[in-house]
Order: sequence, then structure tokens, then C-alpha cells
Amino acid sequence: MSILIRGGTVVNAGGEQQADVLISNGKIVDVANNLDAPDGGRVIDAGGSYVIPGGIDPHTHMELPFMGTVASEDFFTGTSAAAAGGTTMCIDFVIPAPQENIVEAWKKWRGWSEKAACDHSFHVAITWWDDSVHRDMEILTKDYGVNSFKHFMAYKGAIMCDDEVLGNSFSRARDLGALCTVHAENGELVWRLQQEIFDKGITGPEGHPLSRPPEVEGEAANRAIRIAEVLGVPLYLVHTSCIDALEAVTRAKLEGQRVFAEVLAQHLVIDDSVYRNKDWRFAAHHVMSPPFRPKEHQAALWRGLQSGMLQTTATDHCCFCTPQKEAGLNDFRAIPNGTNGIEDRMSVIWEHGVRTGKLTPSEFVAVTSTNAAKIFNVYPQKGIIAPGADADIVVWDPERSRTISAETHNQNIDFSIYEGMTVTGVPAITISQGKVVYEDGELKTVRGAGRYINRPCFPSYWHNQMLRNELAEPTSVER
Ligand code: URQ
Ligand code: ZN
Ligand code: ZN
Repeated sequence: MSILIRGGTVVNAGGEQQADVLISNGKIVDVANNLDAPDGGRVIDAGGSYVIPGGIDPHTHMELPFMGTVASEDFFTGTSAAAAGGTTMCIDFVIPAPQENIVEAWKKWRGWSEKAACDHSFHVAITWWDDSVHRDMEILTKDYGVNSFKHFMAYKGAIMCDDEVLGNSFSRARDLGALCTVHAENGELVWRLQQEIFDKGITGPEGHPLSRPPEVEGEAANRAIRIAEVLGVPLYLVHTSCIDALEAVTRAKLEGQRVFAEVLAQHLVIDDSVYRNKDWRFAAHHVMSPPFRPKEHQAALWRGLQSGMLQTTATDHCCFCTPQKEAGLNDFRAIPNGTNGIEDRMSVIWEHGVRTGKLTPSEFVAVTSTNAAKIFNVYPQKGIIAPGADADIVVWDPERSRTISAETHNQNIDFSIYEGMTVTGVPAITISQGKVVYEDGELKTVRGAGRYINRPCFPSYWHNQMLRNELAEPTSVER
């Protein structure tokens, strides 16, 4: 079935143009003016709207088993909610338990993601180490389309990596041509602060941010960056939430190190006052890591996005309904960490970024789609409106508004961190693989229609040559 999107303003990261877009067999076939309507195909009038690449959310956790429960959003409901918000691809995480074979873990997650409505891919977390992990990382890169390996520096006693595992995995990823990503919080310090705070009698959600101050993130961010620098591997920091971490990223980038960094939409617009709300349920639903920060960090994060020190926006969509959050009623350490957001990211960034003049529409496309496609090596299949690209497209109405609410959202959670926020700039139509999956408020997703997207490893020039040059040509020893 072919579709002609007529009369819109096509916006790519590289610029805007008035043009029609012709789609056929799941691909974009032409972008030009005055295109003829296809025989028997549909014509969409995009006059007054932007035509943008489908959003890519590089950080989600559908049906994640975590902290004694399982995230309430599954791959079908989550990718459907994504489509309702203009996101047509997510990169989720295979998180093997320590000692779990990482290829078997990938197969388990792939079984869960068979139900996805939109395209998706997996980062694979390295949560332990032995020769089998060393072996299987290569199998994942060569046979399973994995080019990014995640490392949790937090969550001591569960999935936390120590420096030895970081060193083993970073080196292996480098040699395979893969990218390393990190959740940068010093898990030892978090654990210690959690005990101290709880022992002082602070058991409510207000204890959560106290146990994870910006310094704890800044230390881990810098440590991961330095380890990556010495070992010569590209690094991607997920959910950069504070000035301390942003400064570490900025220093490294200004020194020419290949470091990428992500910011969550929620960290740009929500501050730590949420934890002082008297409603336990409200505060607990904002328990995520890293936590929401004091307001001054938001201004710095926006500058990081505007300056290019932060390249992508994500959601870390990891939903737990109220009864699940209540596992931590008497102990903030037991509140499952995570929030919603996959349906709201694009409109939140448009409302608070484009409509305030911080970002142009092209910069919006870059930080919600194109940069993630490039960093994770699916560009130009994804992240651009151009012939040959997948027909993942959003007709974006910059004047239409909606008020975000758990009462009306498509996310499978009984709370929204954006409850009551009115945003102007929403998808009118979302197209995934050339098919309309969302139109004027109505979901049209099909269970299982989403594909797993293979992501090839990177050419060697992606990997800083510092260490490899020295290893390859040992400095001559004066005789
Ligand atoms: O740490 C993460 O990214 C996962 C476990 C989601 N939860 C969170 O609080 N960010
Ligand atoms: Zn994380
Ligand atoms: Zn996460």
C-alpha cells in the first residue's frame, strides 16, 4: 500500500524543506514537490504540519524483571504508547542476571519482544564476567545484531559492575568494534548512603535523592569516561542528570574523546521537589535513578542539549503501578526504580524546547531521532526522511495541544510524572514501516508487527587509537 504525504514541511536534522513524501512497501521512495498520488494509494494532507522522522527512544525497559517485580508495560503496550507519542523505534535492554548466559538472555528478551508493535533493538548489559561472557559478546555482535553493551555502575548486590568487569568488558567491546554504555552512579556510595539515611530513620521516598547526590553520579561518570579513554573505546552515558556528570562529559568531548551522552525528557522539566510531596504515592512514583535534581541542573542540561554536549533524549521508560511501588512503603530502598514517559517525550521536548526557542525543529529531530540513529548505527535506515529510509514518519501538528494524564494515556501505568502538563505540538499521524499506527487520537497498532533491528558494529576508526597504537608499536627501548 502506498501513501503520499502532501503539502507538509519536511524536517530533517540537516534542515527543512517544503516537499511531498511518497511511501511504498514500507520505504520512503521519493521526497520532492508536486508528486503524483499513487494509484489506489492514500493521500494525507500535511498542510500546516511538519513531516518528521519517527522518534527513536534509545532507552526503555519493557516488562523488565527488577527489584522483585516486573515492569507493568510490555513490548506491545509500550511500543503502542510510543507510537501515540510519535516514537517509532525503541532500544531496550537485555539485562542478564549474574551468571546467566548472555546469549540465552538475549533469546529470552527476544521472546518477550515478539509482541512489539513497532521496530526495536537491544542493548545487552554485562552484569558479570567469565570466559563465556568474553566469548558470547562476539556471538552477540556477529549473529544477533548487537553493537552496544550496557554497564550498571549502580545497584550493588544485583547487577552492578565493578572496575574489573568494566575493564574486561570495555576492552572486549573495543576489540569487537562495539559501543559501551553506562549507568553512571557509584553503587558503593549509594549503598552506604542508603544505609546511613535509613538508619537515621528516614524511610520515605525523600530518602532516595539523599542517597544519590550529584557527586555520586559525577564520580562514576568521570571514572567510566577515564576508563574508556585509557582503553580506547567509545562511551555513551545514559540518563545524564546533573551538572557534575555533564561537566565530565564536556571535558572529555573538548579533549577529543569519543563520548556521547543522553538526557531524559523528565530530567529536563521535573525537579527534586517531587520527593517532598506529602503524598507518599506521588513521591514514590518519582523514585528513579538517577533521581530528579534541584532546578539548577535542568538549566545546565538544556544548555548541554543546545551545545551538542548531550546528543540524545530518551525516557528510561520503566513502569511500576502503585501496588508495585508500595513494596517500599516502609523502606525507600525497596521502591522499584522507574517512571513512565515513552508516550510524552517528543511533545515534552517540543513544548519546553522548540516552543521556548531553545531548539529549532531540525535540532528537535536531531535529539529525538537522528542522533540516536547515528550513534547506534541504524542511520540512514532510520532517523531521516529520505528515499531508501524506512517509512517511519510522523505528521507533527505544531499547533495541536493535549493535557497529559494517566486517565487518558496509553501507557500501562496508573500514574504519569507529567500529570496535568499541557503540551502544544503532538503527532497527528504516526507511520511505522509505511503503515499508519496512530491517527487523530486513535491507536492502530498491530501486535507483533514490530521488527527486531540489527545494529552492525562500527568501523575501527570509531575506536580511539590511543592505546591500540601504543600496544601495536611499543615505544623503542633505549639499549
Ligand atoms: O536504572 C535503570 O535505568 C533502570 C533499572 C530503570 N530504572 C531507573 O530508575 N532508571
Ligand atoms: Zn539506569
Ligand atoms: Zn534504564
